[in-house]
Amino acid sequence: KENAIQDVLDTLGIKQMNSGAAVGSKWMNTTGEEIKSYSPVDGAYIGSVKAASEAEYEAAITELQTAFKDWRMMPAPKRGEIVRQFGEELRKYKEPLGKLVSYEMGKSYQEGLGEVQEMIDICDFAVGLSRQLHGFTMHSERPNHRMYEQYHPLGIVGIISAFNFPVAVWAWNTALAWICGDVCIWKPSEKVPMCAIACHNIFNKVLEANGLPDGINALVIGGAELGKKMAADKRVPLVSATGSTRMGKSVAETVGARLGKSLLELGGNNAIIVTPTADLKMVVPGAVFGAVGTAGQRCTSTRRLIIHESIYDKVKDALVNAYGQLKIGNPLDENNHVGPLIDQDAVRMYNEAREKVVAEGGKLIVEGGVLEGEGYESGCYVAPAIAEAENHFAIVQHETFAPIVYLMKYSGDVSNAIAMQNDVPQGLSSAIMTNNMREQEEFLAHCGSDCGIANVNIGTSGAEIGGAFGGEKETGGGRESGSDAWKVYMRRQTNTINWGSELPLAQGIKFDL
Ligand code: UN1
Repeated sequence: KENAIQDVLDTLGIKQMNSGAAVGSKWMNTTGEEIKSYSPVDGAYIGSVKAASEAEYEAAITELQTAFKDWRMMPAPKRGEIVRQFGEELRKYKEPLGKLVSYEMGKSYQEGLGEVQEMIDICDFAVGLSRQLHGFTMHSERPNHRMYEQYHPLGIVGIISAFNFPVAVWAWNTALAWICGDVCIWKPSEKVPMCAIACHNIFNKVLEANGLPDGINALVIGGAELGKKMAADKRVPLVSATGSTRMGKSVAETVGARLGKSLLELGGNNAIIVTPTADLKMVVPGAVFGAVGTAGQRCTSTRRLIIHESIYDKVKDALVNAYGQLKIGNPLDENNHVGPLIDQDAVRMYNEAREKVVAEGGKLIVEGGVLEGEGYESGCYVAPAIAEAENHFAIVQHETFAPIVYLMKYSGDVSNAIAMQNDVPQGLSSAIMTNNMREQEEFLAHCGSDCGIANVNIGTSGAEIGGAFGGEKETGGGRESGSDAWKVYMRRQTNTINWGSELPLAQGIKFDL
């Protein structure tokens, strides 16, 4: 571990051996298994966490229940002020936190900083929102009556997050949940525990400075069983989960069985449609960043390119040429475009996908492969690959979290391309590259893309926090982040007030005594 990294760890309050459970600034004496964190960047051991066990989870929930009673009574704009201060702390820690994200997860330093920027942006958004938790008012059918709707805090929000966005996805959820008056418990991916500890420590500074109860925010680090516990727990009215479709189905079933609420943001199988009028100088960077950014480990990564046959060869050649220029290596070195995959398991899945696409009749036109030698000692670096494939191949229908993009041809009308793009189980992000207004509008119309995100002349990844983020079908249907996503963090109540001196019944019913 280099000195620069040790400085980052010290600044963010990360020790060699860490507790895996905290309620605010109270770190518990955890008794679970030891989780060791290794950097995919250089293979170095970062430190360990003693996982949270059932007892610590229970202690956290009890304290959250108590804190909720105070927190929900604080006026929402005052809660917004707490989130504003959190945004200020994040500004101060942007560089070390961005560096830690890059070092522990493997994405480029620029993308690590970008993730912290998303946290700052959602805090700003939530601050404004804290004065805009609007409900409708409506006219009653009864004389001298008033009707309106209001939103109240829900209670404890459980957050399960994935390794690929180790800090931003938590902030999308907490910043909204807090201004809504909820308290939060976070189970991060056990692949990136240090990022979670760092975030928890930064928020603690705000809690302490304002003398707020610890139980507004808890962290429990551990494996899948902790997530299952949370999903089954009636004291957690909302579980927000980001990750694989397999995990999401399990959360949805368990939360559904107790009629709780879940907010799911699961896998994608995102395509860019490239039409004959597309501007190649936008297609290439859009597609390449989408496919190889974060080493293909975003939910929104570009997995498929659906290219009109008339320009297929041209686009293919331009992409192969661009892939030839990619620099793969240490993500903290800003000259590199692509860093490592998260771990050896991910490398195995990358290799399997490359084998499967060939076995199904596809062709690797940029072969890829695992990189060896100096700078690649962690064994997690792979070269991005391009395969020609068909949409119905099992491997193409499946989300592989790696930098592999599948090229396919369409002929005739754009509706053929849209049909291919929709013909997968997932429905997160989609894009069209076109300068033809009719094609653009068809893609965005009700007969168009069936995804939660549909972009024109932009790639599939890199959404801003201001829009609602999420998708349909196996992506899970949830919406996080901007727009009116806050509503899922609150319970809704319709209120009717009779300010007259008679008691007329609705629907004109007569009930004379
Ligand atoms: C994810 O991969 O879980 O649109 C989130 C994007 C990012 C968020 C991705 N803003 O690519």
